[in-house]
Amino acid sequence: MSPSPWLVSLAFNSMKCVELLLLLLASSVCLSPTIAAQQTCPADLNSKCGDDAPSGPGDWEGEFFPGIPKIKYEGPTNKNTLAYKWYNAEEVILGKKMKDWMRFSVAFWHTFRGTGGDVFGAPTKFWPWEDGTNSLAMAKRRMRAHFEFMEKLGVDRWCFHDRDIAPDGKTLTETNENLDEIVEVAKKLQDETNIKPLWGTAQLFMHPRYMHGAATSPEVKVYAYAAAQVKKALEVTHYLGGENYVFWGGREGYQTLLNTDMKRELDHLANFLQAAVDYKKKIGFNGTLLIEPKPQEPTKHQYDWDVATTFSFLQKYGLTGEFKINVECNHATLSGHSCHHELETARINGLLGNIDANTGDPQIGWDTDQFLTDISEATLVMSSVVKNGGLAPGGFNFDAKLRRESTDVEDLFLAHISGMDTLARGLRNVAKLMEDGSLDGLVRKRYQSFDSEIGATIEAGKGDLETLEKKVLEWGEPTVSSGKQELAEMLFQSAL
Ligand code: XUL
Ligand code: CO
Repeated sequence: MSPSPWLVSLAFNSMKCVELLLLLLASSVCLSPTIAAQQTCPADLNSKCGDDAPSGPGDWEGEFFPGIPKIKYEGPTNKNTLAYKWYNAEEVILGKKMKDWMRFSVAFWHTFRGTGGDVFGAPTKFWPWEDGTNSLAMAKRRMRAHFEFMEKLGVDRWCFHDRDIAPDGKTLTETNENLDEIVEVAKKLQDETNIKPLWGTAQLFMHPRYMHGAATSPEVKVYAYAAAQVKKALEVTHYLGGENYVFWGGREGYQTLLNTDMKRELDHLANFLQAAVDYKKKIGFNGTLLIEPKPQEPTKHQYDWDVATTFSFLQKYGLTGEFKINVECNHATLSGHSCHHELETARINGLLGNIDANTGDPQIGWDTDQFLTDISEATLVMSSVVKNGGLAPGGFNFDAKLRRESTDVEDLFLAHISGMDTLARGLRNVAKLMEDGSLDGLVRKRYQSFDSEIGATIEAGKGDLETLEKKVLEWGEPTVSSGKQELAEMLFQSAL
């Protein structure tokens, strides 16, 4: 019996709805003999994989990444591509170690379940450790590869969806048992390496049952199924020592308002989130609950459109104290904002909890989930993080994937090194800007007229219209100063 496509796929790539469908197709292709034949096992390790038999105990005793050294800081002038040039974990910048500012995390789904499949094409990545199955044995081996990867990279956090790490079963009970089995493997590896989840989450968008939404599905049994899934994912995240838990509502939205009762769906979503808050407290999970906004994709309209929309939703339903926001840069640009805008909106409202560090492509209109390598962008991102006093207990999750055409194992390392170095460089630039002080001075100067008696009255909320009218009559026409935008840009640039 051939497994259903959704049982075998599970490789979530943050794609468009249509891409996800193709991914499902591509994943079944992955099981076909032709593609399976392309799987490789490293000859030097003499390990069993591929057709033989998926791993048993003792399988893959050797290294998954032979030839890749532990990645170290070697400074900006070093030409070694498998080294950090800007990220020096222990170095203190602006009063904190770099590793404490950054709190980097590897996204399991992109790095270990990304296949390279896209709307028009089959998977391109055939990692040596993959045997073409979606078995439990494969899930265990993959988890071991993941931990070796993080150790070599020197990253001590990871993020996962429940369904990325363990295969679905035929029933919820069987699925939960599968998950438990893999979680035990992860726990053991965590204990050996001191690596922990930055956050966990439930995958509530891949399975066909969620086609109309999960918490916002019109089917009460689907709502209940999603609730059961979140219950388990919260337990597992708590058990693994996760510091946060994320809600990304990929299908919580609509394709057309003609068949949608938007008020009812939003009420359901709020009740769902409240139930998660209650359960979190019941099991003693102290991690932060995070909502990750995105305007659309896969739905035409996603309810958590952007930070401001999410904030007003939380306020309306009395949930503000219970949630923070996970800002994803590529989602920010999809909603027509800059990442910096979304970060600042979250920060000034006390909601900045985590960052999904990635970027889109200016010429492509969708969620390409690329590693962030733009130094100017990284400097803006880090300026919000520094103003926020850091992100802990949140951090930076690399919700980013290799390009379809990047197919070497080494590329997985290069991509993360580059993403980490870019943000580290951003932090160093913020330190330069702060030390110089000119840009902050320019901003302060723009508002200095409010540092007056009448300004203080207005800022205290006591500037009534009659008083202000009297002032205008006394002052006459105001003189307005230059905005100094080009100077601001010049000062910013000089730090890059
Ligand atoms: C989708 C996305 C997700 C969330 C977790 O665009 O970003 O990977 O981060 O579900
Ligand atoms: Co994300």
